[in-house]
Amino acid sequence: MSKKQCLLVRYRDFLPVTPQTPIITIGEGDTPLVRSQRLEREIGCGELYFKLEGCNPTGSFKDRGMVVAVAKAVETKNSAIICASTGNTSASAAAYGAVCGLTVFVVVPKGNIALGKLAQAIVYGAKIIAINDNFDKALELVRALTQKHHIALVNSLNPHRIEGQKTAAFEIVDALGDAPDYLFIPLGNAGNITAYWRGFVHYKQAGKAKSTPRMMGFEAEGSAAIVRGKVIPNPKTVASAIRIGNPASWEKAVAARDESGGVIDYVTDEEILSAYKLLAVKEGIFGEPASAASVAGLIKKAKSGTDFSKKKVVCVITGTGLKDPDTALQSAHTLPEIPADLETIEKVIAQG
Ligand code: AN7
Repeated sequence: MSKKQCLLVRYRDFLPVTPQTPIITIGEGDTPLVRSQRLEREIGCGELYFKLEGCNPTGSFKDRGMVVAVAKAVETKNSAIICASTGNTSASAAAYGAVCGLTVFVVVPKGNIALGKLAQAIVYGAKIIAINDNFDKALELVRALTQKHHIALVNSLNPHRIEGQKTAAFEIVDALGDAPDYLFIPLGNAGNITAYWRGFVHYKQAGKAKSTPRMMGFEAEGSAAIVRGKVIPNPKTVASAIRIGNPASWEKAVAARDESGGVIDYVTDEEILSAYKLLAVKEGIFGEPASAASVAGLIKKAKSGTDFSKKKVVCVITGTGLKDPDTALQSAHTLPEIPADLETIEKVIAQG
């Protein structure tokens, strides 16, 4: 078994890593790119792959950017970091802040982050500030706070976050030998689509890829600010991670779309939940609802006539489904209690 170098070392030539940057890691990056077993044929793709970002140490893609942002915060002598979050950023900031001994403040919309993410922030020891408002307001507040106080902002407005997150595009090219034809990705605050696009472009410029993919970003219908071309004051969707009405990297996402010949569209909650279940039952992949927006987007485009039959397609599965047990359990039937004897269980099995 080969032992890979950590992300900051492996891609140091493409990252803002200097001799003064502390090399930290808790095992981020190098996530699996798995070939679809069943949906590839059912949707009608030439080749379909899933990039499993839920396999990062805190269960989402945020760790790639956070390792860079936190290393740079330590390098510039910050002793505290802060972020606004729909959940995953706070879990990641809490973990990387913990390993570096920093004080971590996370500002989250009260009652509106998935249970697993809150559990992570608690156990990693972050100071949790739950506000009676949404993510967009939380981000506005942390931006104002970091202008007044010497606390490092680790949202994706921090350019180091984007730099780190672009490494996922590098890994896809390294695995496939070139860029895919299409990259489907959920879109919330629009940092990740910006990061992937930058990664694909940088790799092509460095001669490591011949092409770049069309960037296909999907917002949730109830928070589709970019698609509708206006800020959504009260964003709504079952996919709490992307319940964002005023994406911080709006213009950069639009540039990624236009420069790549891609699309930014939305998917409904119904389409998200349907893709969420399909991924699990057809592929054995349990992503969180927001993650399923990429697959829902692919299904939507295939149904409306885009021909993927000779195309290489990658869907980014941005976070693990274990983060959001509530959504998972909502679709469960009540479990009947069965007496613990062989005969009864045999009867149940016989019913299939
Ligand atoms: C699983 O954690 O914004 O478009 O505060 O957790 O880069 O925002 C999370 C976003 C997709 C959207 N999938 O990415 C946060 C946060 C998952 C996510 C997105 C998020 P961006």
